Amino acid sequence: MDLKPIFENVIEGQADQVVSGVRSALDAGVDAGVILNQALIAAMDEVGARFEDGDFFVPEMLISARAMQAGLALLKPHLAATDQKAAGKIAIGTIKGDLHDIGKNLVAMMLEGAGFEIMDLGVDVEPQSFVAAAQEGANLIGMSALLTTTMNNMGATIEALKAAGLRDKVKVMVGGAPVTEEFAKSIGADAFASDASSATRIARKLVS
Ligand code: B1M
Repeated sequence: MDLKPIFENVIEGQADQVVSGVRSALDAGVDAGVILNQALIAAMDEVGARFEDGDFFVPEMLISARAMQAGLALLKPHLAATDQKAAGKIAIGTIKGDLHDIGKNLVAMMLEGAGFEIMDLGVDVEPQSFVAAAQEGANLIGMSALLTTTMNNMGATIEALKAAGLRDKVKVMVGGAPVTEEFAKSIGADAFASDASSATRIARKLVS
């Protein structure tokens, strides 16, 4: 089945068309992961490229993001089919100063499917809120960052965990478009994951 119309409708911000396109693709037996990667995520990459070129502005990005999320909601039960017991408790959020949440939501969705209990702290999360979540029993802290300008707040969160005497009690996983393995190491995170499915595999390893 041709996924191009879904791709185009995300770019054009046509949420209703995205929903009907995703529904038809699922009905036609297209794998949810294929729809996610080849239509929804690919479209957001194109939106980012158009923004960089000055063809798209924040309102267009926002409308595309809403359309993508409408499609994602439909994919959720197919991506997150769980057959496992709680693997751990993860407090996940987008770091302070950053409002991007699609990738974070996707990672949370996949982790939920893998049996993790999710504490979703939302976006623009202060280091102290991650600390509070660790105090409330999270054994894994997951931080997402999409902006180079604020990604250092991941390091600030790790410092706050240290200051609260909690660093040895939790594992820290980081991810997001500008984050690299090297950056993760430099701030003292336990792991870096480049996408939602590797995040699930890595999170399982961290808490095993
Ligand atoms: Co923004 N934005 N944005 N934006 N936006 C980017 C990130 C940008 C790269 C666009 C560009 O220039 N090409 C650019 C950042 C440049 C930089 O920092 N170097 C940018 C900018 C500049 C901005 C503003 C500053 C624009 C402005 O106001 N002038 C502003 C900042 C606001 C703020 O946060 N304070 C802004 C605003 C927005 C919107 C609100 C309009 C909207 C977000 C809506 C929302 O999230 N609800 C938006 C969008 C949609 C984007 C792009 C187009 C798409 C992001 C996305 O959802 N991708 C983005 C361009 C791009 O990334 N191609 C862009 C799809 C998502 C599934 O991928 O989030 O990478 P991603 O997640 C992946 C992996 O990274 C990984 O797994 C996910 C699934 O595979 N992952 C993890 C993510 N988190 C993880 C955590 C883990 C593990 C893996 O462990 C815990």
